[in-house]
Parts: sequence; structure tokens; C-alpha cells
Amino acid sequence: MSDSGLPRSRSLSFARGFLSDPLTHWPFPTISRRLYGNLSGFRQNLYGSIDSQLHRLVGALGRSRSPTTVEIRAEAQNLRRTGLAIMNGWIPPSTVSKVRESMLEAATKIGTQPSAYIDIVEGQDFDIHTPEVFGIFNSRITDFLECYFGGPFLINSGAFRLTRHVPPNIRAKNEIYSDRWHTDSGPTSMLAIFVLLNDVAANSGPTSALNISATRKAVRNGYNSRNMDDPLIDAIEADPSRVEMTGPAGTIMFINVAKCLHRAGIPEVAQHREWLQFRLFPCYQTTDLSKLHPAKILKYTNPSNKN
Ligand SMILES: O=C(O)CCC(=O)C(=O)O
Ligand SMILES: [Fe+2]
Repeated sequence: MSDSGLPRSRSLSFARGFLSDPLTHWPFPTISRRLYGNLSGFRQNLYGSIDSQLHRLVGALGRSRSPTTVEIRAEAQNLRRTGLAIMNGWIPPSTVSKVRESMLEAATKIGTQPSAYIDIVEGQDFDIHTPEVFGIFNSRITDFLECYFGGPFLINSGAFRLTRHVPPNIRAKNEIYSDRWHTDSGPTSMLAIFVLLNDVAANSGPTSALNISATRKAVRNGYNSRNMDDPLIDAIEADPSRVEMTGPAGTIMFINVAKCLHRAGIPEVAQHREWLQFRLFPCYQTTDLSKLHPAKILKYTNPSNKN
């Protein structure tokens, strides 16, 4: 190879990549981290923000709003501002125990175990094997979510995970289950709802999360990787806005996972966590909340994702 061969082939492959998908190539990721203050990328932020605003506008113009309480409206507004809300007592304990029972049974029958530390039931199996799980979308929760989105919403994906202790030597080599600080690569119009199915204390490996403004600060200070040795992690861990999703079974966290840094915790020896999540998107017409639906925006933001 000639002296100039390597740089030239690098420039060519950069040019090809840039032309096929300019928004994911330099300088857009860097600009996006500074401008939006998260790690989700330029397209996910730009398209996500247009998607949120368009649905809110159409929602406000089109329909007589369903009556909600002042309290729910204030909570939804607060979630839009901070990206984060933890709620207790929104799902009756009888629903939580039914969901838990069917999920644990599904985990043994059709679950996968990518490693000894985690059991997973995938969302596409929910409607057949654990239809009870959609019972969490009760009227209080759907009112709150419609208020947050400014109109109807759809459930795009879901998952149940049971996470166990991971020995430190294993953790040091690989990330086992999203346990390093990150934002998810999805449009910022997406909202995740996390639900605990067992009682989770600080030693059971709860989710930790920062709100939108603390995430902006950390990312603008230079946090940009899932590297465990990054010295900026200490500041993230110590941030006063950091919350841990602990609480009794049925505790809910609403989180904008594209805008808020978050990570799974590692349960201590003999502890574990049972955690359920759904990803939601705004839409124009009321949808059946007992199954998953495709979200059109993902065709543009995550073209390799078949959802
Ligand atoms: O397990 C958790 O608490 C968080 C998981 C997560 O961040 C993810 O799946 O992207
Ligand atoms: Fe995540």
C-alpha cells in the first residue's frame, strides 16, 4: 500500500458514509451534543422535537380535550420540563401481582437468558403470553399520558427483565445490562414507562437517572461514552438531581430516555430486580392499548429497526 493509501481509503469511506447518512457523521454528533445536550444524535433530536410539537399542535386544534385534573396537568407539564417522574400508587396492587405472576411464568416458558444474570420476555410475546400486562394502562395513566403527549399515543415496544447480581470481574469486562450511563438512541418524542414488579431497594439494582438539565450539563462537560473509566462519571453519580427508582412493586418511572442519562443498577449478591418497560409515541388517532403498534417516525430515525 502506498503512503497515502490508508488516509485515502479512510477519506473515501468517510465520504461514502457521510453521503449516505450525513446527520450521523462528523460534525453533527458533536454539534448535537452541544446543542441538545444529550447523546441521542442530531436526527433523533431534530425529528423528535418536530414529531412532539406537531402532535401537540394537532391534538390542541382537533379535539375537545378529555377532562383532566389540574394536578394531572401540572404533573404532565413537569414531566415535559424535567424528562423524569416517579409515581406510586397509580396501579392497584391486585393488577401488579397478576402481571407479575404471568410475567414470571412467561419468563420460565418462553423467556430468553442472554446470560446467567438476566432473564428477558420480549414485548412481541406480551399479547399472547401475558395479556394482563396491558392492564397497567388504566384511566389514570392514560389520562396522564394523553396530557403529556397532547393527544393519543401508541405502545411501540415493551420488555420484561429480571436482573441478578453480576460479579465485579465480569462487569469490568463487559456491560451486562445497560448498566453504564447512556441515553437511548430513539427520537426525543418517545417516552418510556418503567414499572417495578418486585419491591426494589437501593441494594436491588434500581435504575438511576438524571433529569434533562443535569444531563445537558454532564454532556456539555464532555461525557460522551459508556466507558466505565470516564472520570466524568463521578460527577454524574454525585449530581443532586440523580434519582434511584426504588419502591414497592407497582412503582412507575416515566422517563424521556433519549434526553435523560440513565443506567441500570447491579443488584447485590442474592438480590434481584423485576422490571417492565414500554416505549410510547404520540399519534393522531386513539390506538388499541392492548397491543404493540409500529411508530412511523422510526422509519426515518431508526431505519434498521423493523418496528
Ligand atoms: O434496566 C434499567 O434500569 C435500564 C435499562 C436501560 O437503560 C435500557 O434498556 O436502555
Ligand atoms: Fe436505556
